[in-house]
Amino acid sequence: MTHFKVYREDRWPHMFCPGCGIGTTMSCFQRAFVNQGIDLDKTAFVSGIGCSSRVSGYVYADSLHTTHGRGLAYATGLKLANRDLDVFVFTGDGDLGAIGGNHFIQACRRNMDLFVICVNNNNFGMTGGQASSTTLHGYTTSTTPGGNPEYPFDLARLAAAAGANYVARYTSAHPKQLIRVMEEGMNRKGFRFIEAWVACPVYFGRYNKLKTPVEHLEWLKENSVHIEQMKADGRTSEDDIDLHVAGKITVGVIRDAERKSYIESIEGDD
Ligand SMILES: Cc1ncc(C[n+]2csc(CCOP(=O)(O)OP(=O)(O)O)c2C)c(N)n1
Ligand SMILES: [Mg+2]
Repeated sequence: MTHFKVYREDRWPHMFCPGCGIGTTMSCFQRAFVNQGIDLDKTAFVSGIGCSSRVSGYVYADSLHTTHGRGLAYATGLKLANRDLDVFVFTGDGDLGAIGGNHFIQACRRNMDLFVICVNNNNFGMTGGQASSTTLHGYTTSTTPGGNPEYPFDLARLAAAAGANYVARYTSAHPKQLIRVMEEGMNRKGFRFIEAWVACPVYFGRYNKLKTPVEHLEWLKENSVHIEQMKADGRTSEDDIDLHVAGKITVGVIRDAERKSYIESIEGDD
């Protein structure tokens, strides 16, 4: 295993709250990245705005901390300008699924050669816990004190339906599995999408009786169901994987396809 630092400890202390699952996601990413021996000098990191989008500022690599929701647009330009770069995007459910929603589906449709990690804490953490487009129906946030009347996007299913080559979802209560799918995604081409549901005890948790990190992690674990387990139980329809149909966080590899990536398409076969 190659040993090198992925994160800039000179930037510590970081700005995450106690018990925040962004740290777990960063740690999983570091392991996957180091295990795969990827060269930081041939890598760039991009993100929008949000707690999760701060990760790009903590890496020992060239990085762009861009405008809210626009990380994928910047990342697309960067990749097209320098195809030798591995471009990684750290984003949040608000950044990617709300203000950046259109960039998200278009980048998946193009099967753009990007590796995207969405830290889904079910709310706008940075701005004080407002409801996002992934906040679960009926759950409480600072802007839905009577319970969220809306239904959430299933971001992983959305990515798969829009055409992303590799899509997987786990939670910060599944670190080993997160590392595995991150490594698998690093070995695929096109749009790779890892959705990590994470504990956010300070904002999402506080409003939903999940005030401690342990309570929040237990909630994530108890409310997850593995796709392979569902298949073994005879729930084999594509729709069964949907968060709404399952009534659970469906975890596992949701799509693993070999559609030509954008770069492969423009470079042709010669
Ligand atoms: C154009 C614009 N609109 C609104 C904001 C305020 N804002 C900053 S972060 C954020 C939400 C971030 O949520 P998410 O992407 O889920 O990240 P988290 O903090 O939860 O990790 C918002 C609305 C902004 N910075 N720019
Ligand atoms: Mg969020």
